[in-house]
Amino acid sequence: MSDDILINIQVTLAKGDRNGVAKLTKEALDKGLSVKVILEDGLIKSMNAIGEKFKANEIFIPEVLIAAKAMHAGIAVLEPLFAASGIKPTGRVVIGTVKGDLHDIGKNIVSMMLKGACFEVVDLGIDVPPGKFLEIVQTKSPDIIAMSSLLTTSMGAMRETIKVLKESGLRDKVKIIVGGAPITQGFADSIGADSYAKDAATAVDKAKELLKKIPM
Ligand code: B12
Repeated sequence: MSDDILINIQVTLAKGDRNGVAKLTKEALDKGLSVKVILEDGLIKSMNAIGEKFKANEIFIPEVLIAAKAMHAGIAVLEPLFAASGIKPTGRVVIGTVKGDLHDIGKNIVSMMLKGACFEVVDLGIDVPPGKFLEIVQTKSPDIIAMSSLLTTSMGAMRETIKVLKESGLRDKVKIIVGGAPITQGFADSIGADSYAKDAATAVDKAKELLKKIPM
């Protein structure tokens, strides 16, 4: 039964039916499925399949975009459940997709999971230039900067951002975590980031570990 609704979510997302995905996501919640299961076995699973088809040239950018919007409609239903909690924020994270990169689905999931773990999240959106990250470190004093990149051509913007922070003398004021499909632990080490996570769930664990390393 629960498998039926998850498959329905996958199929509806692949068709790009935003209203349908939102409705089915609500239905799945009403049926008692957990946010994690709906997210991972419904929405993300379908989006990954879309990615594979895109890679194989079976579908093209417009279809991917339409599916991505349907994915956002599902995430919008789940988000308040992650965020709903009166508990004091664990720490403040500033997150953004780096300059030159417009991909935001993974970044939004990381953001949502962090909110769910009681982090206060400031989301700078997509195509965020190094100067914007710098400005926000100066004005918001976050504990952690989280940078996302999905393109090999935008990975360099992560290095550039860390360089700009170093040059401004602010690098040691903030912990930095990076992620996104082309990012590896080796790359994270090579640019001087403090942490890397391969997925949103691991990102939360790593962010918590980083907080422990911040002197009180
Ligand atoms: C959706 C998509 C798009 C959509 C984006 C819509 C949107 N609002 O995001 C659109 C159609 C706009 C698009 C455009 C392009 N895309 Co595109 N796109 C994808 C696709 C199919 C899926 C990405 C996705 O959302 N995955 C699902 C999410 C959940 O996974 P994720 O992003 O990896 O995130 C997870 C982890 O990586 C991690 N994570 C992510 N961010 C962060 C951050 C931190 C701090 C941490 C800790 C973890 C973390 O946690 C997330 C959740 O678990 C991928 C293929 C793929 N399989 O990845 C190609 C892909 C990324 N795109 C690609 C390309 C080439 C492009 C274009 C250049 C195409 C073109 N010719 O115009 C443009 C670039 C536009 C730009 N300047 O950014 C290539 C990149 C190749 C490369 N290595 O550089 C890919 C890999 C496809 C391919 N195989 O060719 N794309």
